[in-house]
Amino acid sequence: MTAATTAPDYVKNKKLAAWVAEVAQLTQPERIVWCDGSQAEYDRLCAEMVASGMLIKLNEKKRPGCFLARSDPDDVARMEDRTFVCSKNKEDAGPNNNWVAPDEMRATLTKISDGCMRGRTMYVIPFSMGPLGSHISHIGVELTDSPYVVVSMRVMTRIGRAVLDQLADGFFVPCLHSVGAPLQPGEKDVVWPSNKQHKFICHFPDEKLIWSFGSGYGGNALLGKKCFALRIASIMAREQGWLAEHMLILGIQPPGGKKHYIAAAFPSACGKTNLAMLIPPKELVGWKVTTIGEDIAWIKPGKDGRLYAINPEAGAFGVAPGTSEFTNPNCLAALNKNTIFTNVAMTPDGDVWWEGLSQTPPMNLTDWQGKSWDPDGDKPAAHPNARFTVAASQIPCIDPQWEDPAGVPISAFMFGGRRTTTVPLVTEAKDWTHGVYMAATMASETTAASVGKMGVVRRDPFAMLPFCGYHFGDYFNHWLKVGKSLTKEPKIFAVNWFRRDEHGKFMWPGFGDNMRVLKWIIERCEGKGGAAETPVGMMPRFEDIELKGIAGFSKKAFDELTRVDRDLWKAEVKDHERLFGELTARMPAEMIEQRRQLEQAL
Ligand code: SAT
Ligand code: MN
Repeated sequence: MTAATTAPDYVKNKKLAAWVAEVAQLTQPERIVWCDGSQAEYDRLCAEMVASGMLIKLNEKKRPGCFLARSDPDDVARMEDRTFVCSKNKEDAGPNNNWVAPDEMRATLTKISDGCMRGRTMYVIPFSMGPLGSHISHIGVELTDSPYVVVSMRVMTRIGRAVLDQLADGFFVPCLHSVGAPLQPGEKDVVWPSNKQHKFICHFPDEKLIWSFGSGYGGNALLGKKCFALRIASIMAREQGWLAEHMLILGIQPPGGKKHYIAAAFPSACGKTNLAMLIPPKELVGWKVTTIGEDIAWIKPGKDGRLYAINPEAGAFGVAPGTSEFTNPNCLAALNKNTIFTNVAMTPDGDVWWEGLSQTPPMNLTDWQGKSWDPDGDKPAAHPNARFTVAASQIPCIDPQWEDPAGVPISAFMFGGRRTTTVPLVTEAKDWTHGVYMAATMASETTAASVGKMGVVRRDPFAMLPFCGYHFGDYFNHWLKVGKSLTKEPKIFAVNWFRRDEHGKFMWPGFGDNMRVLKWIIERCEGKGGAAETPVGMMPRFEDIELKGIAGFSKKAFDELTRVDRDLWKAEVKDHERLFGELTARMPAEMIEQRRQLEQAL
């Protein structure tokens, strides 16, 4: 039996009604549910998943309203090598994207999607990225055959009837998702359906269409996040004159002073969630930090010549391992209730655990695959990419302005990577163009968790390597153009929390102490902080940064941490040249000129 495909009469968007009918025709779901976004609907879907085994209800006393999901061991992360940008011209996707011609990809997806929702429910999820009605927000509609995706989307975005009302007959980004696991009549479902043979995460820039097949995990399936809010949105932003960025947004208020907002881009595994929820050290009396967002920022020029940012998301989908009372107490507090955990370990009394949560693991853990865990074995209890899905409103340090439809004004951009050597603690760009150069050439060392190989320096311009939906050369150009359109452009800074000494020890304490760097950045924005000029940009001197309270941190340590080693930097610039070579066809002349100037300064 297949579903009736007529949309409910409250659906005013003809294109949406037609698209849902067309997809149902192809995928043959047993029924179609138009999600209203209510708590009752969320509770009903969670109860159904508990019954099917897809969710485990956690201890109601210890973790009220919390659930655990265990994914298929082959479906545990976003898959960059299965991600495609299918622009008409290959050149437009750039060397930074996998490309297949749109007609060819469409044919492939159509073929494998024939009947792919048989025996399942197709959910229609209207969602808003950003506060409903904000001029910076945009609407998408995800069709999915995964109830886990529906409940996750309700946490991560704003969904339901109110979004349809807002949409009316307007533009939406169509997002089609299937786990690609049709059920034969009478066939028993598995706990985490997915498709072992085919996995595709595809973007069609010309139609602004997202089509994902075969995976039910994270960014492969929650299509509002990386697929829409970064890849498709970066394309829309270029067409429309704004920015869609892989950035957290922080509010910082000096004692008795005016609040500033900073947007900061870091690649994976650089502690972005920790920075977004930072608690200042006690020596910085009166400084307050609040969170607008921890992963993505949509930023638009305002009429006053400044940039204004919103967090397009409404929740956090963060990595659990490493989150603790020490690294991020704000985040940990957010996870006390109403959280969906995926691939963490479970205690005998129905609580959660992951590596780093406590020094000694509790006894008798069940690992992320549901097996009894051996504390002496070599396997982790939680998967290294285990996640929590939690509403932003539960973050204790959430900024009162986080849902302001006007956005918040950005005073500074910060770009950082994980670099053992070469890159100093903090550098201020001389101007916008120099800042764009810094961001374009940023890099990070791979960690064991991400690539399997430690310490390989990977260029990751703007922390957008896996997320920029078009040619990086065009993207740099767009940033230059936006800068020129502003009268009060934010200052740009590069940071590195991860430099090590000759014994391999981190030279900077990081975490809350990063506030000391943020303080200097705010002072620079206010035209107050002191700095010295170096070949790579402006840098604080020892006396310009508040270092009181960092045990044993000497002037010598500071000098080493901020030293510009000319030989290492010459090698660095050679690697910039290599990156530019790959992008050469569309590289802005200003960037090449910046590189020449840097080489000369060294
Ligand atoms: O899985 S997500 O894409 O949502 C998060 C990540 O991999 O960065
Ligand atoms: Mn991210």
